[in-house]
Amino acid sequence: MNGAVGASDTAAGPDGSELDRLREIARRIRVEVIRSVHHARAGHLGGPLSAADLLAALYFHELRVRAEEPRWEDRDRFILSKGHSSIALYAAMALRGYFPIEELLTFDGAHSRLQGHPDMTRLPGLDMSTGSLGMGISAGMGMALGARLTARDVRVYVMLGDGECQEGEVWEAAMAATRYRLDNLVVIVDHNRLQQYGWPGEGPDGRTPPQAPGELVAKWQAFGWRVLHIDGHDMASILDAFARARAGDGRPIAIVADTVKGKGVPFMEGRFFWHTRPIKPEEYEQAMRELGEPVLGAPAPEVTR
Ligand SMILES: Cc1ncc(C[n+]2csc(CCOP(=O)(O)OP(=O)(O)O)c2C)c(N)n1
Repeated sequence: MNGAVGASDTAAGPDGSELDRLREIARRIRVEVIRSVHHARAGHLGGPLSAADLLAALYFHELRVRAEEPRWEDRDRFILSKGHSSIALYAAMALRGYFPIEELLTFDGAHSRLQGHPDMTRLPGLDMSTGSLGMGISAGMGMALGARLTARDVRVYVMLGDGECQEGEVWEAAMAATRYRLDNLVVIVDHNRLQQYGWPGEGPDGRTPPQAPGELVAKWQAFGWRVLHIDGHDMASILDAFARARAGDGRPIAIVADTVKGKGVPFMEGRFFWHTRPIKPEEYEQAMRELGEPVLGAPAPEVTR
């Protein structure tokens, strides 16, 4: 089985069938996230699930990339700065045809190309190794500047977590991007209002969100960025934001995408508890049912870790 899904062939705008196609890809990403984490008996869930719609839109509609030629020099760059959500990125890449979908079941194994956090020295198609929160945006800023200096028509997309935005390095890069007027740099904040544990408070699951409502929008604006605030699970809004981000005005672009941690699996939604956690067999079956996917085969074989 290859099972790869083609990128959109047409240059036409996002009509209803294109939106449905992308929604189905997002569902497939969620299915592969659950299957792979269950198989590995370890891995992050909440953050990968919140990012699935954004990744489907990126890899199947927005990014100019060639799965069959991952080192193509003029490709757009994508950096998953919230590298702990790697399994969602791997699922999107496998579905897009970068590698066989079966390889997802090697996730987090000792000899796998699909490490718990993205390792660009192992997997062609990754533009940056990430996992230490806060660093991906600096790398992306450098790539966007490099594209400018070499006169390449390359756009750079970086996905950050809202908890990650507590890292000082994020704002150092944000200042530099404004200084260099990098309107080929697009940050996407997966604004799910939960982080790993957080503190008790008034937000989802009784936790204090990393930022107060509206705070991140105001912060990116204050740093001189053009901010688009959207529903990160609404495919039409996601595509519209990417299209608007292409009209450069000299400012880097921040898409603050409101999302739900654990989206798509109701018993995981809005629960910090599911940030990272092994799935019990009965939970696996329930999650697959909720995603509308048949539960295939016996429990996972052992993995070399
Ligand atoms: C520098 C650094 N500190 C701590 C961690 C451990 N860590 C991994 S994920 C995470 C929470 C991230 O929250 P957020 O950015 O909101 O991601 P999401 O909720 O989307 O998973 C933390 C603290 C890390 N990977 N890097």
